[in-house]
Amino acid sequence: MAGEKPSVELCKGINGLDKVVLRDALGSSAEVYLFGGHVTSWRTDHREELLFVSNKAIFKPPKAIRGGIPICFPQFSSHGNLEQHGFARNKFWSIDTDPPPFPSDSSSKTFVDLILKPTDDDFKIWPHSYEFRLRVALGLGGDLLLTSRIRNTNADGKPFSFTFAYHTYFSVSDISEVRVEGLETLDYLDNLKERERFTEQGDAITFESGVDKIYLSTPTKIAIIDHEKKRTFVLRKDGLPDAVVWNPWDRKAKAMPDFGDDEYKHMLCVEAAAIEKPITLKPGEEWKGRLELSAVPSSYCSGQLDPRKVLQG
Ligand code: TA6
Repeated sequence: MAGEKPSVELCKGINGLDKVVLRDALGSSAEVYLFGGHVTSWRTDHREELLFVSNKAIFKPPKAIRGGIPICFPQFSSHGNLEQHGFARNKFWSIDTDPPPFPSDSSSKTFVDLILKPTDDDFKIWPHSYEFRLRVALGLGGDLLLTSRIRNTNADGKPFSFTFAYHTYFSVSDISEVRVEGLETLDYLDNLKERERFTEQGDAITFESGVDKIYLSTPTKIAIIDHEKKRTFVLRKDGLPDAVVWNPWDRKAKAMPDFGDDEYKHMLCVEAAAIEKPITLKPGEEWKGRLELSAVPSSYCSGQLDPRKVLQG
């Protein structure tokens, strides 16, 4: 409710899993589960949910939650010999009570800091010591900000490399009414064609069938326009050169036990990522990957918002 005091509350979510609820003074909110460091809700100041979470999502560790913003680390998809999308989304994170100072440009007052560190068992899977700090914040106007800081803390002098994605599931009215702007004419790897490399055509991307593409070296801003809802999501990213666009469509939807047969019509994943060139950190080095999501209440056809202006602005 607008005019309430901003708050950060640790409470119990589905199946008693710990979650943190952020609320800002204008009524916007976000929820993040300690399991997976997983954002599962982002609402406007009118309480409208902006992220998609499947009605069949399973909140039972170690199974990753279907929807929201899973974090893919230290491996995106099957680009390596670890499990699909790495293990960060299947682990329990902790509240970071003593985070290192945050860059001064962070204006948000409503945030939570989480941390993930490897256990002895984890070394058997990925023999590296790291500290993964994640800040989830509500920014001005109810924007959602995720900042990851990953530090190599190996004592044996060894560097490590990883790939990464914020695997964001956006809630959309009707997938066939959605356009994505900002990826035109870019090269991409098509996961539906053995990752063969193609070049995207010149127009905005629309959806008539399943898509699973990794766009390479994209602009830092991408617009997702939902005509029916007269709303545009603006995705801004930093330290994440690539972007994945995914919709399973009908057949794959039926094959996923934690996803409803028709739910593909109401979601689209647009994922800020670092895939083509893995990130390598020497001991003591730190990488930062930032995602900023805004929901602008107007649509392309209303002429009020021309995504090209947004993307150039
Ligand atoms: O990001 C797209 C993708 O890699 C697709 O290939 C599809 O597998 C999707 O992620 C979901 O992966 P998940 O492991 O969550 O079922």
